[in-house]
Order: sequence, then structure tokens, then C-alpha cells
Amino acid sequence: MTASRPRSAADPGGDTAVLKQEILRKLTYSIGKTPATAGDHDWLTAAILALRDRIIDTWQQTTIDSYRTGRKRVYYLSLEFLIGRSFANALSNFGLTGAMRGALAELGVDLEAIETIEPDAALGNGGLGRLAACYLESMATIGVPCRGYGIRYDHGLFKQFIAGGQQMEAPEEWLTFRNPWELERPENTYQIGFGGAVVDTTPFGRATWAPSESVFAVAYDTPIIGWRSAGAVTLRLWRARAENPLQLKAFNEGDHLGAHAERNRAEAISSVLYPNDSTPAGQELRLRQEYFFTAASLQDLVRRHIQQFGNVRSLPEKASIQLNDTHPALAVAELMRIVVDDHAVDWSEAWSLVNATISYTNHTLLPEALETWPVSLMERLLPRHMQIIFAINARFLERALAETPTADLSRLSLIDEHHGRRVRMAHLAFLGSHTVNGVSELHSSLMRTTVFEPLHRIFPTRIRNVTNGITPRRWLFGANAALAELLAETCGSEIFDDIGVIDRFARCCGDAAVQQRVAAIRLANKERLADYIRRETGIAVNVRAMFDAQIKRVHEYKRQLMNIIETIALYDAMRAEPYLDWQPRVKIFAGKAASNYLTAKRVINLINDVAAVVNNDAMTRDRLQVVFIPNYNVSVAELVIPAADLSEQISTAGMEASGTGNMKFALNGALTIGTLDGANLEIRERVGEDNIVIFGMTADEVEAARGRSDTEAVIGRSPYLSDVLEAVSQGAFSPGDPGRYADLVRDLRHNDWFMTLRDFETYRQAQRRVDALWADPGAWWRRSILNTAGCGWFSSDRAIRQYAADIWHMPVET
Ligand code: 26V
Repeated sequence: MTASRPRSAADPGGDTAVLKQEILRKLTYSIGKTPATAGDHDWLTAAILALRDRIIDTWQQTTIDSYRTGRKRVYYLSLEFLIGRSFANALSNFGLTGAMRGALAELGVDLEAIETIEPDAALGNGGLGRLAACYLESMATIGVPCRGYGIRYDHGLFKQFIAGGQQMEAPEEWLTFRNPWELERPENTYQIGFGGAVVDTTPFGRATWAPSESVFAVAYDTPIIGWRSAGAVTLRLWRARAENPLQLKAFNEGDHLGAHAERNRAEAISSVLYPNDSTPAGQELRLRQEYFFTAASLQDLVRRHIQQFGNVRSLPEKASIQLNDTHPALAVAELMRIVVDDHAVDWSEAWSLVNATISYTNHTLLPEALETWPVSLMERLLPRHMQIIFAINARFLERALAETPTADLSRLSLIDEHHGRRVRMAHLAFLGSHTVNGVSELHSSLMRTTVFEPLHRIFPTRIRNVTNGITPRRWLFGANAALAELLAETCGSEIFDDIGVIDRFARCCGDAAVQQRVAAIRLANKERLADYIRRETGIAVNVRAMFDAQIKRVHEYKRQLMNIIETIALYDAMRAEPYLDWQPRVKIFAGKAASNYLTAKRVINLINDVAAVVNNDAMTRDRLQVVFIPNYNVSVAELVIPAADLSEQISTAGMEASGTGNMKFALNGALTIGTLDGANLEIRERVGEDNIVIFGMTADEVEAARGRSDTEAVIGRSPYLSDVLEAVSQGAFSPGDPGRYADLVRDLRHNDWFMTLRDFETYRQAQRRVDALWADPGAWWRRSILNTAGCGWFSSDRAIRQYAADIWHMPVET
């Protein structure tokens, strides 16, 4: 379900009658149905195709303009784009929501009903992929010529359902009804090689690679429309196809499976998104995916550059290649190969060219999350690239030694020799880039002192910070139309084009009438979410209670476990002293665990088991409910965020690079309970420390505490904690399977790596401070308004302007 969007200056309504005719034409001639035989999916497709025609006009104009002006272009390489649904967003960006609603109504179709059957394009795991989607939309809005490159997975992130309290996974099928947004471009097909051998090689010189195997990469383009249809950028996703899809001889001899073997092997590359969020995917197929999309994208952009400008040497003036994490880090070696081997540029000049073109964004410092590939695998799959990497490394180490004879080469080297010779992809991306950035102030400074410290000494100006951002079009105007309308009234309707004026909302923070409007909007959003929860889980939640939400991938460092332990402590306290004036809460959880991440799956199980007990306890039911919403995705986030009163951002300090959910909640007026981690610090700076509830250890304190082994003493100091751990490990929430959580609790007692125990007591006390604020509505809504007013800076338009100015060196209008 989607709220109605404002029929304000942002959405003039427009040409209902024309649109109606266009929808009918699409239904008839593109889908081959009549209004009488059309189902909801047919209507949705017809409406999207009608809208798409208009988007294409803008899109082509944007492309023509950028060719004509010969402007520099951004190529955003990302293995993930977590787009979600597009119809409502594109309509709203185009200012056609009202006209579309009217046109469909005349055809007997309800816009809101068909919007919600559009499948989410879930080509990403979480924050990194959603960030890429927000950035494309901002580039389209601001007018940064850009092309996003990625993979057109047949299956996006797995679907999650809960059975017996446990996560189950099913394949995701977003293409079942085809994808009306995309345009297949068979004429843009490239050959991608693997394996084989290198011939005619000289050190730092040209060589010829003769691959033993190759697959085709076929382009599929999707236009991403900017706000007010200011411009459109292209998302180009690659699909893998076999060169010889059918071995006719084998087929005719009756070997029907063998006849398709090559096809299956090739097409596996673009078949599924890797869901691994717990261990970096070490499989060969993942390396193939990475090379496949990187190589196709580089061939495409170099070909285009030469077509337009004649010579590869001017590439850095006309192209910025942004690497979204290390997944496309092979671009460094592949671009060297193209320039040296195919274009006969000498090594040093090629290296300067590559370095001036590429930049890299790091999204995590967790050592176990940093990609490395075995040298042996690289040699087998990409022999020329491995040679190039060795050559880059040799030159670099020579220089490092000359400049600093005492340098520790083993930490600088592109090859990690300690774990069986592996290529460090973050080092490769760093060396090949002119600028490397972190995604929050804290994260960027930790980059300088931890993982990249040795490289930072040699390149002291290379690391920059660009704090992440979120698009206000989807996450405020789209998801919370009523609040957007109130903001337009109080800050001026220019807010739709200049989110900066949202700070004027602060003037209303003490205004009782505005506070009541904000409260009423929240209540309506909570009712909408409550309907969804009832449909999905059967639980009827109390909309008058505080909605306390933690929605994100399930990971130990994000500490959903600490949250549920605190929930149990609260439940016990309510039962012990039922006569006290407890503030009613609904604890909302949603998130997927990687299928092989057993600890995270146990935590999901525990949340559901606790929910089963708590929600059936007549003694506490009015004051405490626990809900786990299955199958978390972008669309679920769009429902939960505008309905949340409290946002849980409680990662172990130093471990969440930035977070972007934290920004979405605060912009929508939720208060944050959070640690001094990632962008939480910057949210505190902007909303003011009285308007956010901060607790817990700092990143430095976490670092210092890591060596200690005094968990029993920590537990001993909190009776709440010791009681909960005891109860959980004894099976109080899993009576049918009392040993279910014994290991989970035992591991926690043994090693509190994520400071779940050590931060517990300050977290619990912080929750009671939240209760005290909730008990005073005037104080609460004042803070809510100040959160919204303070968060305009987190717009992805601001982030993109920073990238353009500091990293891509491109002029943009302000
Ligand atoms: C991957 C893995 C794999 C191995 C073990 C643990 C682990 C933990 C996290 C990840 C994800 C790494 C990349 C990523 O998605 N980072 C997220 O990027 C967001 C956008 O910059 C940022 O807001 C999140 O804080 C960050 O976790």
C-alpha cells in the first residue's frame, strides 16, 4: 500500500485523457489484451510502458545533450543496485502521479493497487546496493552525466519466509512477468575471455592474451529518471550468453543435457546475486561475475570514448570510473591490459592514465569482509591480469622501499603471503585510484589508521571522506507524502527542489499545532504499517504504542541480539512490577541473514520465539509486543520507516561504516537510539545531542577492550543481563527445544567480540531514557521535528555534489 502523494507544485496533475489513451494503446498493441481480459499485471505493464515512453524522451534528450557538449561522464561500477519498485517513484519524479491515478480510475483500475504488485528489483544485499540506487537517482536529478554498470541477475536477493520461527529461503523471481523498464540491446554485446595463456610477453610491456573460453555480455538498459524529469541516466546491466548455446551434434546424438552444457555454464554468471554477507564469496563463479561485468563495462566505455574522442589517451579528461567497493577492482588490471596490450601505450603512461581515471569507495573495514583471491585461481582464470598485478606490485614495492627503507613491505604488498598467497583487492583498488573514499567521517578516519594505514603513509592525501546520502524523493516525498505536504506548508514548496530549506521546520518545533499534525501523520503511517503486519504475520499491534524498529541485514556487529536481550529484560521487569507505569512499545524487527550465517539465523529464531511468548502473555500484551516482519526489502523499508518512533542504530562502535537507514529514519522524524558509530555521529552533530539518545563504548574503547576476557564480571554487574542469559540458555523461550540457544549464550559468555554484553547495561539505561521522553509528548514531538529539520544535509544530492567536486572534478550547477 502506498499513501497518496502530494498534488502540489511537484505534481501538477497533467494530461489524464492523453495518458488514458496511451495506456489503452499499450494494452492493446504491446500486450495484446483488451480491458475486459486484462489482469492487474497487464494494467501495470501497460501503465509502465505508457510512462516509459515519456521517460525515453527525456532520456534521449539527456544523452544527446551530453554527446553534444562532450562533457565528462561518470561510470559507476557496482555489483549491486538495490532499486526496489520503480513505478510510483518514476511517476512522482515525472509529476504524473495525479494524471496516472485519474487515467487509471477512468479505466476502472486503482493506481495504489497495481503499484504494490510491481516486484522489487532486489539486485543487492543491503546498504551498498541501495546507496548505488540513490546515487543514480541523484545524478539524474542534478545533471551529472552517468552510466551505472552492473549485472542483470535472473534472481535477486533470496526471498525470506519464516517457518517455525526460523528463516527459510526461496529463490527470488522478479522477471516472471518480464521487466517493462528494460530495453535489451543485442547490438551492444561483447566477448569476455577466461583462462588460456599469455603469449609474447615482456616485463612492463605489451602481451597478447589468448583466452581458452569466452562468453558474451549482452547489454540491458534501464532509464533512471531524475526529479521533475530534469534528466535521466542509464543503468546498463549485463546478461551472460553462451557463444554456442546449443551443440547440435550432441543433441542429434541424443545427449540433450550435454548439448546445453556450454549455455548453462555461461549463463550461470548472471544467474544469481551472491547473498553472502557473512563470508566473502570465495567461489570461482563470483570471480567470474566480477571480471565479466568489469570487462564488459570497460570495453563498452572505452569503445564509446574512442568513437567520440578518437584516442584512449584523453580518457581521464572525459571519464571518471567509480568503483563501488572492491567487486570491480579488476578494472585496474583490465584497463591496464586494454591500454597497454590493445592500444600500445607504454606502461608508465598507461599507469598514469588508469590512476587518473579510477577512484574507489570503501564500504567496510571488517577484516573478514575484505576481498582477497588466491593467486592460483587468478592465474588460471585471468593469467594476463595476474601478470599485470605482479608488475604493478613490483613497481610499487620498489618505490616504497626507495622512499622508506624501513617500510614493512609485507603489509604494503598486493599479495598477502600469510594466507596462502592471495591478491588483496582493496590494495589493488587503492593503488589504481587517484582518490579513495570512506562513507562517514569516522569510517574515513579509521581507514587512515587501520587497514589502509601503511598505504596512507605513502599516499597521505589519497583518502577522502564523502558521507553517504539518501534520496529525499523516495525516502521522504514518496514514502511519507503527508509529512512532505506539511513540510511544504511550513518551509515553503521550494523544499521539493531544495531540501536544504527543511531546516526551517525547526522553527515549528515548539508549535503545538504542528506537533499535533506530526503526531497525526505518524499515527496514520503506523496504521498503514499495522495493516501490513496483520496481513503478513497475523499480529494485531497497538498503534498507540511506541514503534521501535530495527530493520537491516542481520549481523552480529549490528547487534539485533542485544536488542532482543533488552526486550526480554523489559518483559521480565514488566512482569515483576506490573503496577508500574510502563511505556507501551512495539518492537519491530526485519532483516535477512546470509543463508550460511548460522549465528545470525539463530538470532532470527530467538526473536520469533520471544515474539511467540510475549505476544501471548495477557499480563504484558497491552504494553509490549514483538514483531518480526518477513522478507525485508526496499518496499518494506518504505512502510516501516515513516511509521517508526524510535530507530535502533546500535552497532558495535567502529564496525558500521556509515549506515543509511539511520538517515532515513531521522529524516522521517524518528528519534535514534544509537552508538557512536558510522554516520550516527554526524546525525548527532546535525540534530543536536539533546535530540538523539547515544550510549555505549567508543570505537577506541572497543579496540582497547578486545583483549579482555572478563565477560563473567560484566554479566555479574547486571542482574538483568544475567537473568536473561540464564533464562534463554535454559530454554525459557524454546520450551519444545530447551537446548536451542545454549550455544548462542555459551559463545557470548566465552567471547564478547561485539561488546553485546559490555554495552548492554548502558543500552538498557538509554532505553529507559527513551521511555521518559515518550512519556512527555510535547518533548517527544519537539525532538521529532528537530530530527527532520536537521537531516536535509543527508540528501544524496549533497553527497553527489561532493563526489563531483572533490573526486570526479566535474562542474555541477548548485
Ligand atoms: C560484508 C561482509 C562479508 C564478510 C563478513 C562480514 C561482512 C560484513 C559486511 C559486509 C558488507 C560490506 C559492504 C557493505 O555493504 N557495506 C555497507 O555499505 C553501506 C553503504 O556505504 C554502509 O552504509 C554500511 O554501513 C556498510 O556496512
